[in-house]
Amino acid sequence: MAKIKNISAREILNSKGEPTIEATVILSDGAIGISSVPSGTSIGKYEALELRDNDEKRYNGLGVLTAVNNITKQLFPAISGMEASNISAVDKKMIELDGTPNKQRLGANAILAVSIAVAKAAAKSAVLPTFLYLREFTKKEASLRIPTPSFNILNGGKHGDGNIDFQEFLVIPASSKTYSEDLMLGTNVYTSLKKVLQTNNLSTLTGLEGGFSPKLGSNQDGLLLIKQAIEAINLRLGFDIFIGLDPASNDFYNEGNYRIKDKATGLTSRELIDFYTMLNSQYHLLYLEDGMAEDDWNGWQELYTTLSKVTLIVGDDLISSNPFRLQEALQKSAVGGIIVKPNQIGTVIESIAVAEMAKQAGLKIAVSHRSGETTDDFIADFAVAVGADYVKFGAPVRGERVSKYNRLLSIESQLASL
Ligand code: 2PG
Ligand code: MG
Repeated sequence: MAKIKNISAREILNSKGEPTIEATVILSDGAIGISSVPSGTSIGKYEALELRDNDEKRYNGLGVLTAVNNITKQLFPAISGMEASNISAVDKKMIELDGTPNKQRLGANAILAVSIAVAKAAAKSAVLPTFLYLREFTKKEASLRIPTPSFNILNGGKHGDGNIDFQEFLVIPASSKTYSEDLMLGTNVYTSLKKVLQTNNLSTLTGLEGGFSPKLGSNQDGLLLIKQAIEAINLRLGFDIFIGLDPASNDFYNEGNYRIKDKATGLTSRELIDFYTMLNSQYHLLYLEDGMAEDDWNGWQELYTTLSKVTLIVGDDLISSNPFRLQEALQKSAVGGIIVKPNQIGTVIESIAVAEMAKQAGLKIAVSHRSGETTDDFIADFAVAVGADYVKFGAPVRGERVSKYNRLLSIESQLASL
């Protein structure tokens, strides 16, 4: 039995060059857990609050010294001496201490950094890999396996430097293969896309998640280039590999209108759904995340009714890993899948709970990174622990993205020897 003995925290940088938190938890038996937390760019309005200093003299106001201070001065005293293996009690204590529905007092970034570090330390203390340790906190209904990776190979919206509206163009290998094979397949398509872009004299500079970010005439052009990249290496679109999209449509929605480059005038929800339907018929859209804006419930219901038989309709900003939002989405039959991002809700135990709730309701689960990441690979373990169907860790490049893909390689070999 190991108790929480010390917690330290510091301000470090994430992959966007913006401050984030690193926390270190030390247990009475010497086990150590170190975590660092990610940060979104297209942040949904129902997410837990990421506490920033707003001191314009430091990092344009984005410093996290207040949150760091909250860890050492408030969270540590509250959970010091608690049994680390009881991660539910530790997380609950931090939630109560914060006392707000969206963790705005102490900051979801502060709370999550401690929550993850405690979970990692407890796993170490139990001499278990984190994925096996966390699995004990689930109903263990899904078999232990590596989720199917979805690779974000073209970055638009707020993630890109180009001019396309859709935020993420994903390629998703058919799930019949092993994870290592899927990783190679995704990487091959990424490399092939680079060549296709070069051939077309388009930029191969990348966006926040490592996907290419060229200037294109339309979103449809992006899909066409990916199709060419797939075919150029003799893969069959819709058979060996599929395309998915995260348009992050909040970012091109305004007062009932969706504005995209492909159309001269703004689209109603129905017109955008018709556009997605057309894209599906041409490009086999296996997966569509945040196809509609976070408050456009009627649009979501219509989208689900129209496309859910062929395309997985996934809620990210819509649900924000929040059980109340998930409940509403279920009541309204708005989604077939959910994105789970621990930093949208703020603790490990609540992230497990929302994934379990989704699974009970028959939804598919996609565990996702954020556009501002660190090299912390915790979410790879988390995804395996909750039996996620998919993971979304960006393009197979850049240290903060490949740390997760590589961690899954390690888990894959550990599973083979279980
Ligand atoms: C998303 C995420 C991650 P961000 O919308 O799914 O890809 O983006 O972290 O910027 O919210
Ligand atoms: Mg998203």
